[in-house]
This record gives sequence, C-alpha cells and structure tokens, in this order.
Amino acid sequence: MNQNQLEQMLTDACKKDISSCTDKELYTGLLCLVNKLSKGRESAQGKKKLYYISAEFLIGKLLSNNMINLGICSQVKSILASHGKDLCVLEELEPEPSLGNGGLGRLAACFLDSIATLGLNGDGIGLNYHFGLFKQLFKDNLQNEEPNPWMENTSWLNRTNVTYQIPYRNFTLTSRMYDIKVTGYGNRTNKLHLFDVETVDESLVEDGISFDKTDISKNLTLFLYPDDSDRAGQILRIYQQYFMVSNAARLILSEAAAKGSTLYDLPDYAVIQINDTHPTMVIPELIRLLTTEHGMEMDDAIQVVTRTCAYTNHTILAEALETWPMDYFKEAVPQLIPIMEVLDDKVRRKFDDPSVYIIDKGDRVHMAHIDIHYGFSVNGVAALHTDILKKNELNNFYRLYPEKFNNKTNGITFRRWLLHCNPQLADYISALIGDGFKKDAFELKKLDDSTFTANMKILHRLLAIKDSKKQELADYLKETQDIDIDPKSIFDIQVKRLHEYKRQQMNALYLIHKYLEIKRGSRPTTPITAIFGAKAAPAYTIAKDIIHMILCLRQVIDSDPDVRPWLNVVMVNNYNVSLAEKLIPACDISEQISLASKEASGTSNMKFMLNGAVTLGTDDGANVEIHELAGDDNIYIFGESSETVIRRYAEGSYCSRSYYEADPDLKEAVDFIISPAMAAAGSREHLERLYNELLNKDWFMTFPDFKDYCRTREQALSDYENRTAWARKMLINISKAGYFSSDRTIEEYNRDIWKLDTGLAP
Ligand code: OAK
Repeated sequence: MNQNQLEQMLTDACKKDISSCTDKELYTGLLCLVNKLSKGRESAQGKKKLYYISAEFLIGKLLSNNMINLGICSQVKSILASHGKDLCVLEELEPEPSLGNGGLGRLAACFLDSIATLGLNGDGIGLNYHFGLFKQLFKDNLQNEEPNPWMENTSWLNRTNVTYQIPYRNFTLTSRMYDIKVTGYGNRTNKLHLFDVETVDESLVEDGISFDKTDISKNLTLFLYPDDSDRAGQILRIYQQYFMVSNAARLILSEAAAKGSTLYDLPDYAVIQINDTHPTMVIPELIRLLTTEHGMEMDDAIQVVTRTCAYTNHTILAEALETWPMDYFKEAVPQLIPIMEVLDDKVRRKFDDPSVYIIDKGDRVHMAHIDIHYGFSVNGVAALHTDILKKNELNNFYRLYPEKFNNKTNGITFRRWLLHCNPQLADYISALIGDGFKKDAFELKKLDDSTFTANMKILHRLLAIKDSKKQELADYLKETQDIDIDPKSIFDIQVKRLHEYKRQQMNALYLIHKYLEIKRGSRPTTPITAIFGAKAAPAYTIAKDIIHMILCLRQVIDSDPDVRPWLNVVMVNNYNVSLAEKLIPACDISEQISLASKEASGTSNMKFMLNGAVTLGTDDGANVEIHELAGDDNIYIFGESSETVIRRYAEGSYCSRSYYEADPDLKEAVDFIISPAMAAAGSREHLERLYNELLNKDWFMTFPDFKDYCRTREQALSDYENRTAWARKMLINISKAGYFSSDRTIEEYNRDIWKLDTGLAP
C-alpha cells in the first residue's frame, strides 16, 4: 500500500482530516485502521493447533507494535509528521493492560508474537482482568496500590459470541470470550482469547485494591492475583483458575470436534502448553468433560489428555510451587475431586514414593505433580534451570520420566524489544549488516567482525545512540514523574518484580556503601545514576520494606549536596512494560544479581543485552548462557556458584551474622539502614524489620556475595571510562543476542513439543 492510500484510510478511520483531529481522535483512528488491516489476515490454519494457557499475558501497549508487525509504522510516522503530529504523543494515550506480574506473563506475550510471526496455528487463552495487577503509587516512601483500569470503549478487545456455562459447587457463571488480535511480523494474525463474566461489578473495589471477596460472580475477574494472604483470597484464585481452564477445555474440545476429531484423536488436533501451574486444572477438567459429556472411558480420557498436555516450569522457589488444600476444591469445584482422586490413586499404585503423590498426607494437592504425571513434556526455561530441576527439585520425577524433561531457554521478541523501543539502534544495525536480522536474529552475529568491532567510527556512533536514548529517558522521567537524572552519568538499572531472591536489597547495600565512600571524599570519575523499577506483591511485607529502604535512601542522598552530584538513586513509579521500553535502551549496566540457582531464567537480562547494556550478574538462569555467548571480557560475573548455594542450603548452616561481623564495609552498610538519617526519611518500624531480617536470616544470602559484588561493580564502573573499549563490549553483546530471540525459542517448542505444521515461511 502506498503512502497516499494509507493516509486516505487513516482519514476515513478518523472520519475527518488528520490535521484537525485531536490526539485522542487520532489514536482511536489508528486503532481502527490497524484492526481493519489485520482483518485481512487470517489466522494460520492447520489440523493441529496450539493452545497456550496462561494466567498472565503482559502484552503491553499494542498500537506501535501492531503497526511494526503490519509493516506500516514508518509510513504512519511520516504521515503524522506531515500533519504536525507525533506518534510518541499518541502512544502515551494508550492505556497499558497490566495483565501480568512480570517474567512469566511477558514471556507469554513474546511467545504469541513469535507464534504468529512463524505462521504457527496457535492461540493464547487467559482471563480478562478488569483492573489487571495494580497501579503503584509512592506515598511517604511506601508503596500504595490502586486499581489500574485499562479497558476503554474503543480498545483492542473484541467481544465474541462464544459463551459457556461454568459450573461451581452451588452456582453457575456464564462466561464470555473476548479476543485480542495478535499480529505477527509481516505475517498472520492469531488470537489471544480472554474470558470474562458479565456480572463483574467494578464498584466493589474501594480503598485501594480491597474488595469483598465473597461474591464470586461480582469479583471473579476484577484483579490478577488478588491478595491471597487469607483463605477467601486463596479460594478466589481457585475460582479464577477453574474459570480459565474450564472455558479453555470447552473451546479446545469444540474446535477439535468442528474439525472432525473423534476426541479419541485429540492429540492430532490440539496441544496445550500449561504455563506454570496456574492452568493445571485443565487436566482434570478435560478428563471430566471427556468422561461425563462425551462418553469416554476414564482410562481412555486420561490417555488422551496426557498426550495433549505439556507443562512449563518457571520457578524452583518452593513457596511458589502451588499446593492447595483439598478443602478448597471441595468448596469451589467438587466435581474435580473424583477425577483428582483417580489420578492420585493411579500414581500410588504405580510408584512407591510419597514424594511423587498428587495428594499428600496433609490432604494438599500438588499441582505440578498432576502436570508431570499427566502431561507428555516438562520443560525448564534456561539450561541451568532445567539442570537443577533434573538434578534437584524434580529429581524424583526425572528418574521416573527422563524422556519427558527438556529445556527451552527463554527468548524475547525483537520486534518490541529492539525495532519498537530502539529504532535508532535497529536502523543503525540495518545500515551495517542489512535488514536480514529482523527475520533471522542470528544474523546479528555479522556484527562480531573486526570491520565493525575495531572501527572507531562505528563504536562512537553506538555510544552516540546510547547517549540519545539516555537523554530521551531523562526527558521522559522529568516530564512524567518529575525525576531528575543526569544523562551524562552512568545508568545502572535493575528492573524486575521485587523479590528477596532477586536481591534488590544487595544493590541498595552497595549504594549505601558507595554513598558513605563518596561522603568520605572518594568520588567516582563519572557520576552514577542507579535506577530501580519494581512492584512488590501487596501482601509481601519484606518486599515492601525493601522498597521503603530504597526510597528512604533516595531521599537521604537527594538532600545531601556533598554526594548528590555523584550518586543519584532513583526508583521509578509504577514500573511496567511501557517504562521498560524506555529504560532498557538507555541502560549502561544491567543488574542481574539474583542468588545463583534461584532465577529460573530472567528475560530482562536478554532485553538489556540486545540494547547494548553490559550485564553485571551472577551465574544464574539465562545469565549463564549470556556469559557463554558474550565471553568473560564482555560481562561482569560475581558471586558464589549455584552448586555452592545449593550445598549451603542443604547444610543448613548459613549464618548471616558471621559475615556481618567479619566485614566492616558490610556492617557499616547494614547498620546504616537503621541510622537516624534513614529513620528521619521513613518509618523506623519498616527499616528495623528489614535490618533484623538481614541480620538474623538473609535467606537469599546477600552477605556472602556482598564483597565480590562491590568489587565487580567497581570494576565495571572503572572499565566504563575507556569509552571505546566499553562500546566494543556493547557491540559484542548485541552481536550475540540473536540466540535470545523468542522466534528461536518457539521454533524449539514446535520442533520438540508441539509439532505443528509450519505455515508460511518466516
Ligand atoms: C510467577 C508465578 C509463579 C511461578 C513463576 C512465576 C514467574 O514469573 N517466573 C518467572 O518466569 C520467567 C519466564 O520464564 C523467568 O524468566 C523468571 O526467571 C521467573 O522468575
């Protein structure tokens, strides 16, 4: 389509001349235009279809991404510019759906993009949370939560005619399916199906994010992971999960039947990827529907379902592995109990090992155990993670079913995480090696050639692009959050969910140490800006205390004229996908400092690498693979190995206090948490609780890694001063990032697990 035709279509969609449109009218017009253009693109077809079921799809804003994938983004930009309009301004008007927490949900969104791009026949299935996660607000240096409404009259959601009756113990809910089109890059359009109930009552929410948890028909899809610190909250999660999977199961069976399946041959028509254990109930629910509504024998149904379902594990944290008391199922979905009892009984007959039972002696149901026994594939999300699952966490299962276990190292979509968020870098790469990397990310390897890596002009240009992204971020944070950062300083960034194992607290301890060093006169050569972005789960007390510590530290440093010009600590408010798109391209040093063995993969590490940040991290999750690819000279690795950490846990002898006593720098930093200066900025209660937690427990072992972390971080800061050597590290990181394209990951899922027909050539 030429530019004039496109301009005419946009004018038609806006129903008036572009120049006379308000920004909002233009945004809505573009949304309609994109919907219209993607209508012409069918879903990929094929006998067999993938259903990616996930409680989270952190899709981010869709306008620009869809325009990139439709191949109209640069044309639209220039049409808008010719009328004095700026796409960036319109982007700000799009509300961001916060239908995910972090890595797992964002991964699901990247996967949908790659599945569509590769022309695979596959849709996502999830829930339509009206208020998503929550909007984060800081008040008195504490996190507060508010609803995040994101649905507008004109939105990406399309109401469908698909509805089902979903049965619970003493009532039935009528569901409705809403679809969001998932447009692949230059290719087909698939769908994300989000189920909802029409009786949801948004006015139930009052005072932050609290609401009456009893009336399920009114509250079911209000929030993602409503506070589950009490029984009512936990049972609400069972209601949500069952709603998601019962709808999914009905949709899958009806689509297969419509294509001619007898349902005995369901595995030829459907493959279900279970994204962590939130959708696990799809297994008993499918068995229930096949036996009660389709007349299948129990053993046949179990066989059929086992050959259809595959499970991805995303965590080894014991507390994140879902187990639910049998009582909860009795209360919400008693119809599943006979099925789960049969499944458990079969396991007990076959294996004389209580650790692999589905229902334990305390009458709790182990959701992952259902997936492993009654699915055909179990995968981890990075090489180290899969190894740990096999050798440690799931070793008892690995010994029973070695053939089911496989690794699929995570990936990210380069459309969003390079072409969209960093067009300057993408264009420059195109100028150097051509456009091929946009379809085949491995072509980035071409950059690892001395014609580029030893070329001063190229290295300087790379630094200039980084500088311009830092300036853009500085302007954006000033305008939207009134945060001042110096674009000439080093941007050191840690953005991810707030969790003790990710160790934001260790980063903060380093910053305290650095603050005190600067105060004593030891100034860095280049000023440092340390940026955090993180939401804490509303009921996770220590995580909220860590946010409090960081915000108090910011206040202390900000008001100290001796230090402030050299060290700036920032915590951005309401970290989300849109902010990530601005932060990541501007980053110099990417903090990936989880306790080795605990981060299943990490995916921001890949996004930072692709955008030319250098990683400072532990040998954990996918950092291990980044380390291998980038090489020792282009990454900063510190800390104890996963083997040491696993051994230390097994010995049970870790004592944080002994490290504190032995290291004066560490002691000084930890004590500072409860110093008068910090207490004046915040609440003594929160700070003391965190101080005591670290001193008496430090479950994620920040103290043993502290010294090496400080030393390695200093090394990175000093290496930054040699600008061309640093630029070379940046370029080598970019050149090796192709492996982390989610297109590669999805090709592997398809090759090893899904086995769908590949539609169009990518
Ligand atoms: C969330 C809830 C339950 C279990 C796991 C998660 C989760 O978000 N896990 C994260 O998944 C990402 C995608 O695989 C990984 O990159 C992260 O390391 C992992 O923490």
